[in-house]
Amino acid sequence: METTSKPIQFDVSSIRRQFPLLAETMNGKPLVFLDSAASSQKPQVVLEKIDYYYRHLHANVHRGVYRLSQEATDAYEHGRKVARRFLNAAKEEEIIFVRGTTEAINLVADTYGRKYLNPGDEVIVSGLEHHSNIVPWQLACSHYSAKLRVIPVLDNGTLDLDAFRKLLNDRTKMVAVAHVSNTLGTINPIKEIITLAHDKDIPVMVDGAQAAPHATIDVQALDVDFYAFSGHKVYGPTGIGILYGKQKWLSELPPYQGGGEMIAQVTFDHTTFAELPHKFEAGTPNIAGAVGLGAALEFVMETGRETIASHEAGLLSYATEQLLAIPGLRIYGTAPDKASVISFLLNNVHPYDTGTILDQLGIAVRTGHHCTQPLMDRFGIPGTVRASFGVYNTTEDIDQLVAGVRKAASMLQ
Ligand code: C6P
Repeated sequence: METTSKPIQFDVSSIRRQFPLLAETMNGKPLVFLDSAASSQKPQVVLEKIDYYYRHLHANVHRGVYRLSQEATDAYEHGRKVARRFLNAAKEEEIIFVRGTTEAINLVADTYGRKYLNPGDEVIVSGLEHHSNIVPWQLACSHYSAKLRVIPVLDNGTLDLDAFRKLLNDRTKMVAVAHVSNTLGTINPIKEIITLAHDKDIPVMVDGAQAAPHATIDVQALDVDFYAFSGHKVYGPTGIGILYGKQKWLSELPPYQGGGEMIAQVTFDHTTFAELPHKFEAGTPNIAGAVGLGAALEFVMETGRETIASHEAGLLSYATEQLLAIPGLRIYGTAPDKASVISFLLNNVHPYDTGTILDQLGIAVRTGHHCTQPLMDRFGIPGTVRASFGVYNTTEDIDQLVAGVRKAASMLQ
């Protein structure tokens, strides 16, 4: 008998109903939330899981023999299992809970620097990085007298890969790049970047903060050495994120912070460290955060990452077309491969002024340099207005944005 499988229909209104905050108003207007790249809203299932955890399961983890502590440990470790599946990591030992992308990059820059960076060495980042993937490497380089090298950004917001090839040399000790630019939306060809670096035995750290909410990530297929993302951008809570590291690296690197949880044996003369992943999780962790993150990643996987990506691609092309029809509007970031982020400016109008008018209309966008000041310098602008879309956004949201920008243009230009 022939079976036909019906394609899963994406019902954005039923998705929206799962996000209570989207029903709020802002400045007396229905909220149009277009700032998911800064932080996304949370579905009911995440809120409920965190609530249930605190009401019924809370105790400290990995410590008590009593049942409640074991249940809390199971709930926490379930988050790790889900994160492993989300990234298709080979082992749970390779999944470290951190506060977010920023802490993950600091962890690697600090510990990798201590172990491997020497005077004259080089670390390569790109010109479109978030400050979180610049400053930790700058700190490490300055501490060990190493040099930070930068992959240039082309006019359309893509990376100059020819220049990257030339930057790679015997002194290069690490390549650290974003998977997706938070300001331009550019999806970087990270598989190609990883292959080029690996050809010279150089490890690669990928900042996945803006990719995790939109893309299917397979750390084994990418063969990436380190991959980081934040829970709060992928419909999970704040204060929790994931650092993936290949076991070989995580075993070799020294611990990041000392304290409880991360030790095997302590004497005043000498301390031995816990096995992975606990070696990198000093102190009482964000247990509720891990529970909420697990629920968020399950929500994303159940909704379907390809489904989310194709819904958002539709929003991106609709918004691009509608915005470009506004006289005097320029879009920054026109890479052929883009995530659902649009940065723009109106002729001579400061982005804060546009953002303020949009705010009065109930439309939440981000304005400013988006923690990418070197990228703003590259384009010779103080900042942009950035609209970013998530699973719950609709073409009606974009219509509101476009009407708001038209109003701003007529008032300010
Ligand atoms: N970008 C934005 O509005 P944390 O703060 O640790 O969760 O994430 C830092 C970070 C790192 N890399 C990239 C590419 C990012 O986009 C961010 C956070 C937000 O664009 C807040 S500045």
